[in-house]
Amino acid sequence: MPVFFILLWLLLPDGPPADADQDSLPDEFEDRILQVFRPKFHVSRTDCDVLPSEFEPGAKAPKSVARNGAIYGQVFPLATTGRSGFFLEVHYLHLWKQDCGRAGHALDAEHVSALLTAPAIDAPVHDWKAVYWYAAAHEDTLCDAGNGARAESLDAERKGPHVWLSHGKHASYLTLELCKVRGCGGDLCRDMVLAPEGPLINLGEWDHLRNGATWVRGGPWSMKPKFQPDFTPAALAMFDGLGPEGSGSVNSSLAPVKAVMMAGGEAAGGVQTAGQQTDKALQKADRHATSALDQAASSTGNALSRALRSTGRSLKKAAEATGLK
Ligand SMILES: [Ca+2]
Ligand SMILES: [Ca+2]
Repeated sequence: MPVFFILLWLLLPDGPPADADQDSLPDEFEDRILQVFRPKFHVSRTDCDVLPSEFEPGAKAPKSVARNGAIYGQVFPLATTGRSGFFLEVHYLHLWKQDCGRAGHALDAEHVSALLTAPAIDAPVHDWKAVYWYAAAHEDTLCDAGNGARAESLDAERKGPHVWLSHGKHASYLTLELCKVRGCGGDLCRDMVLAPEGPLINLGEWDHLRNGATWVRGGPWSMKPKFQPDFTPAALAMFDGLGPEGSGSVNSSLAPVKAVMMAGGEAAGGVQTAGQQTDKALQKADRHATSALDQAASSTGNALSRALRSTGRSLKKAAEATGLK
């Protein structure tokens, strides 16, 4: 536990501040951080699922009790190397009862995250500021359109950014324009309105959940990866490559292999024009393609150009493997 919190503990008559999720950050501190940096979400007025859901606390499986715009949060310390200062990673999850897009399905977990920094890990809330924001879109599929930006380019260093959630699919975008051009053309941001602020609920950490969030472990969705860091060393290297002005407020998704995917516009366009594939098929294709791309991305020198060529070959094989061509 950081020195400040230990000293605070010694001074407090009631013992140490509560840390229910056992990540060294006091509950109250985490909850205030979540409030300060909460994004402003825009949703489609005609979205079939209306708003993100609140789920029944203590349940073994996710059961929506209200579609009220609830946002679930997570805050944890992030260890980094070669950087001065201290860091937190903050997640905001918008969880839906229904994905109503192509190949729709029950339960839909999407999220936005931020990297925060301060001079000390026990710095007060007002000393923390956001460095980068990331918005997930079709994560872990060939249509991965994860987008990131420097916080200052979004005017979101001391507060949350505006985020647009695509109609029916709920992919997250840091600009409205991105929603129109990314995600294999399947995303629409139409009739967008600012969502009402529902409850903001801290999930805690995977092994020590808070607020009765046991339901995240049940159901058909895969929630555990959502609790893992987005700002890995590889991802941070990509974010660092953003221009100082945060030009376009966008970069490709987090993993280097996915960056290659997005850079391979010709290959991705080929998949798009194949046209009738489902998200499930794309996920299968992604698994086929990842191995070759991993190898390409781990190389040095002109790895990118070689990886792009590899991408085309891999996508062709993947498409054949999934019957897309
Ligand atoms: Ca904690
Ligand atoms: Ca936490």
